[in-house]
This record gives sequence, structure tokens and C-alpha cells, in this order.
Amino acid sequence: MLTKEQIAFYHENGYLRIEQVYDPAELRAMSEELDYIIQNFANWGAAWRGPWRKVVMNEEEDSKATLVAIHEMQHYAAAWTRALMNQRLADSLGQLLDSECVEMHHMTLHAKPPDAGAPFPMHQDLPFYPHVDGRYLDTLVHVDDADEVSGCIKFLPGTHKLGKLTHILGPETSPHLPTDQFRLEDAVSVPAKAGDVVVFSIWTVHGSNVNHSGKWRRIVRIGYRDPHNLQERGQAMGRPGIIVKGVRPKVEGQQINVYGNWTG
Ligand SMILES: O=C(O)CCC(=O)C(=O)O
Repeated sequence: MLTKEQIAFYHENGYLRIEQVYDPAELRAMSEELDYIIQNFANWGAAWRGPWRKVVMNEEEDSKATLVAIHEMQHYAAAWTRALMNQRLADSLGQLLDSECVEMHHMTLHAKPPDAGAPFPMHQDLPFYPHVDGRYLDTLVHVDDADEVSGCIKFLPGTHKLGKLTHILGPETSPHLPTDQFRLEDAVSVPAKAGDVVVFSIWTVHGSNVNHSGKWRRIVRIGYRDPHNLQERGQAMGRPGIIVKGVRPKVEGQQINVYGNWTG
């Protein structure tokens, strides 16, 4: 269980690193099965696009920038089904959400290959899967160590308190915040070890730099919510998620139909 200090740190800063959630044997299986998914199913052309790239990368970095991504690895590998169900993580999320029930919402791989891994501009995760309120936590499961050189996650502490921010959107760019107002250089780095999980609010502003190390930096984001917090649109819309803690509450305006999807 999280301590009072850890919970207070999360509420103040909008993020929290939880050390060694996965033991070495679990992590080995997650790592091996992720490599299989990367080689056989993942999209190697997933680097985020847009004019912001010229601000955060030089020409050489821009030409090489590569991101390997795929959604819902629990559909490919049992180690990842077990990973999303981790009970220590679920209980910690229940504490942070102050909720008896926690629902898994989605899973996404962000793998930065050696020496070429693409950066992320500063953004909230809100535009990708907007929800009515802030009772939504993203978790970054670290499959490899991540540090400054390999492009670890960076946060602007306390920005979750700003609530929903307006992002730059469009067909030619990935959603992001204005680069002159929300700067990667101002963000706090949160290095983490393989097996650690970094939790943050759907409203916390974050980003990361190019991977300049000679090693992979593989991170898997798993999103979880209080089931009372209804989704408005976007990724993983239209399907109920797996309950990882407690039992689903009855929520007005939300019902599962005979096909196992939301009605209406
Ligand atoms: O993997 C990273 O470095 C950044 C990930 C990110 O921005 C996200 O998961 O929303």
C-alpha cells in the first residue's frame, strides 16, 4: 500500500514513481513477450508528427526519429494480461483515485529504439481519450531502465491542477501544447528502473526527449479509471474495461449490452 507521503506527493505534483511493482521473473516474461510483439505485430512508424519536431530535434535526430507502438498487448501475450492485473498496482491506484473500484481502460506500447527513439512534445493525455473528470490515472510500466540519456518521462509538476488544457490539433500534427509555453527544458525528469511504474494524472503535462543511449527504452502505458468517470470519445471508446479492483458500481447512463459493449 502507498504511504500517506506518497499519496500527498501525487496530489501535489500530479505524478508518482512506485518502485519495483514487478518482480524479476514477471518482468523477464513481460520483456520477452514484448520483444515478440515488437517483432511480429507492432507499428515501427509511430513517431509523433508535426512542426514541433523542429523545435525539439536537430535535423539528424529528426531524420532518424523512430517510435515503435501498438495497443492492447494483452490481446497478444499472457504476461501482459497478468501485468495489467497486478494487485499491488491496482490497490495503489485505488488509493490515489480514492475509489473502491478501478477499471483498466487501455494499454499502449511506446518503445524508443537505440540512438533513434523519438521524443514526445509536452502534452496532457486528455486529447487521446477525453473523460468527463480527472479520475483517470495513466501508469508507465518500465520494461527497461529509463534515464536522461535514454529519454525518460518528464513532468511539469502540479500541472494536473490546471484541469483540461486546449491542445494544438490537426491532420498534420500529433496533439501537443504550445512549445513556447510548455517547454521540455522546464520539466522534471523522472528516471526509473525496469520494474518501476510511474503513475500520473490524465491532466498532468508531460513529454520526453530523444533516446541517445545505445539501448532500447521500452515503456508500456496502462490507463485506469474510476468507472464513474465517463469517456467522451477517442481511444478505446465503446467497450467496458477489465475491473482490476472491487466490483463495478451502477453508473447512471452506462449499461453493458448483450454483446458485452456499452449501450447507447
Ligand atoms: O513514452 C514516453 O516517453 C512518453 C509517453 C507519453 O507521453 C504518454 O504515454 O502519454
